[in-house]
Amino acid sequence: MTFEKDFLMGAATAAHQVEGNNIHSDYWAQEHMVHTDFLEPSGEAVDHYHRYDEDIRLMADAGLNAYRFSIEWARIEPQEGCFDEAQIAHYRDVIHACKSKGIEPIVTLLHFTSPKWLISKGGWESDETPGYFARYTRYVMEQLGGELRYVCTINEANMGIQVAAIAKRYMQQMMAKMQAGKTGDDKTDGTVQMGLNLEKMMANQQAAEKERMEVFGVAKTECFTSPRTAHGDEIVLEAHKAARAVIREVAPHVRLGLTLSLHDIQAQPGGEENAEKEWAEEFTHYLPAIEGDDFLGVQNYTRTRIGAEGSLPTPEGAELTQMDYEFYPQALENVIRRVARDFKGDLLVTENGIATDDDSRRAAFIKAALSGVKACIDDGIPVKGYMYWSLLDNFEWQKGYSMTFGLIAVDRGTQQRSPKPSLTLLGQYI
Ligand code: GCO
Repeated sequence: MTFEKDFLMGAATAAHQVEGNNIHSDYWAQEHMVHTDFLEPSGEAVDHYHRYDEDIRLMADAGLNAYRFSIEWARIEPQEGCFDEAQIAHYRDVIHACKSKGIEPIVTLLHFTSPKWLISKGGWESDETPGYFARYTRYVMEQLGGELRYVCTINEANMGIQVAAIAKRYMQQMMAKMQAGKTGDDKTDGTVQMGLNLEKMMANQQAAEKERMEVFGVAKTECFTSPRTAHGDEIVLEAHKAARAVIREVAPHVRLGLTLSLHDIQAQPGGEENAEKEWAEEFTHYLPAIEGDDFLGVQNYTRTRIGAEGSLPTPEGAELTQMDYEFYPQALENVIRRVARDFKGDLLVTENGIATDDDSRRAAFIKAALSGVKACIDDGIPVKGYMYWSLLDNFEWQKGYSMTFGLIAVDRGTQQRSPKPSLTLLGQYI
């Protein structure tokens, strides 16, 4: 199985997860709070900020022809209205390192992290944010737009809504557990497998709010991946549309889109209505905002089974990844086919991958996922590229460095790179 020469076959990263020392970002501040949700701080990450040329060389040597990476807003605009030319020069060097090695750069303008000052001004629930994002986009595209052909405005625009849904489910389970404790009824749904110390949780909540006030000047930090309200979801889409208008004006040759986190949602008997609702919330309601785009970035990792009561646990005995996702590479083809029914532009798989310490399972995952992509293309669906997540083992947000997604392993003590056999495998498809 091989893909056409112009098919974009590559890997993806995000600035905060690989570069190191993203000190002006909201995530960096949160990682260093007493009341942090992070297992460990990102620190030096895998020093991609300084080692990008070597990492891009490893991709090119393996035969890959595309690299999706993000430009870090907190580096470009560390203080509101102050733009750092040295950082633009850095990302220009990264773009040149790609193009000099025959690698197409695919740039993401926002990949979860924001400048700390934006959060102090209300972050992703503030009506001012689309204007700030458009101004940042204008600065970057005026400087670098001439060197780029593909731009993702916002990574996983639907993540905040997904986090809000999970948070709501969790709170409902905790309240049920608490209620059961009060009434002595032990028939709770049992899905909150934990002893709850609500008094301590409430005390922590107040202390955490106090610390957020000290660090950010606000008690509630509306980061991009905080639980998003319906109004906040509109703000994210306004930011995308404002950035799109700027890119159309400043760099009209660029092909642009946003990316969405999409699950292969499978209704089990009795779950049909819930499954439709979940798909509408995760995908369909974004369609009007992306109608004017050139492509949609599809990001998929596994399937979700939905029953009459909502999401179901992974099937008994299923193979699981480090993230506790079901090993289910065929999800990607299912999602592509479902998206293509309603979105008529090009599709780019901007993330698909597996967290595992067994690279032979990564190879099996990639083979199965790509055979699904090829079947879609053979049926006329315009899939233009596949970016494996991730090029490097990296900082998996609140889980820290415990998850290994990379095609390349990194010894963070020495920052030495060790390409895995799966990197060579991916390059063989082009
Ligand atoms: C996401 C982000 C990546 C993650 C990846 C693995 O989709 O959440 O784009 O930053 O690291 O998905 O969870």
